[in-house]
Amino acid sequence: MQMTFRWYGKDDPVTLEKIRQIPGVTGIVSAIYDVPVGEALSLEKILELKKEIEDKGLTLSVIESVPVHEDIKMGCGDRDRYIENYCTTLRNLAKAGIDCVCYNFMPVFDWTRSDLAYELPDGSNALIYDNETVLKMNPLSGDLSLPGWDSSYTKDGMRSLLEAYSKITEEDLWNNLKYFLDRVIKVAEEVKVKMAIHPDDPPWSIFGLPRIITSKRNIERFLKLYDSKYNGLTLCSGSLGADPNNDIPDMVRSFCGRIHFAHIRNIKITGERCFEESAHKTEAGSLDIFEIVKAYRDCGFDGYIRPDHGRMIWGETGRPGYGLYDRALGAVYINGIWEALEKTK
Ligand code: CS2
Ligand code: MN
Repeated sequence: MQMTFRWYGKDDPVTLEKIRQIPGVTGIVSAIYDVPVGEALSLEKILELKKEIEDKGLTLSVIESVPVHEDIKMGCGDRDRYIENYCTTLRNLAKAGIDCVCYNFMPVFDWTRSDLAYELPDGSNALIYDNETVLKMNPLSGDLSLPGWDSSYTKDGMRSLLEAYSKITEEDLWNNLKYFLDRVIKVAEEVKVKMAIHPDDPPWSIFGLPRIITSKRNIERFLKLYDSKYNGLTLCSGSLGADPNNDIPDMVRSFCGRIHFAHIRNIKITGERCFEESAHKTEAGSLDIFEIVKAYRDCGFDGYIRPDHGRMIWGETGRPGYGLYDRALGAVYINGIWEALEKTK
């Protein structure tokens, strides 16, 4: 496996110089942020990003994300053109030697939380999800925005998008996903780029929008939509783990050959559809991180791993979930478990 770390590009206060000092981290997960969703990434831009990272002695391992345009998810408008652009992106990534792409198929909103800086008893700040609060949130109010969301919509744009989605059922979303995979995975196979879908976070419907990458059964259905190694997964323990019915070590063992990218983080379930993002260590949350890492190791996992969100600790400020310190501790903790498993096998 290769231990990687997410980097948000030139403006990220967590610089490549800092990342390369984390013991055992050699790969970077990044994206190209100045190309509008739906347009193809040019080879030139990809090579520029790659060079910047390699100049610091690291490798560009995964692109997270190449976002999927809403027309593709809704199955309307210009979807064929956007799918064609997606294929062009995959071809260009392959030319640059990148072999893994993370994406998601969540309508409109990526990860969602009710508070970005909730103070935990030890004084650190974490992202939390409180069901009551989210049920009261109105995405049309215009004053609501989370770092994982696309902020390019105007209030009216958002209103018409949500209206259009109100006619889309879960089954429609499955059909639109299959339409996308049938066209994109063929190209992924050809150029040998592994596509790795990220599960929905949280793994249930929010704001009345359909969500489908939520459970073992649904992931089995997803993998069968296009049965190819190139139609794979980003298995995010913290996203799926928010539903206590999801047994993450079991999912790792069941889907291992199709998992190309592992997001490993812990969460503490505090009630029905309520959770706090905790430190990575097993005892800090509801997920057994040791068992999760052991499942990967037992399966001979040779893909990419990254610690996922971290808390804000030691007075750090910045992008919620993506500070340096707690994620670095997470990477080193996972590396420690991996080394111990390797040496005691
Ligand atoms: C990430 C997601 O920050 C996060 O929770 O795991 O935003 C992820 O990058 C996307 O869902 C992948 O497309
Ligand atoms: Mn994740």
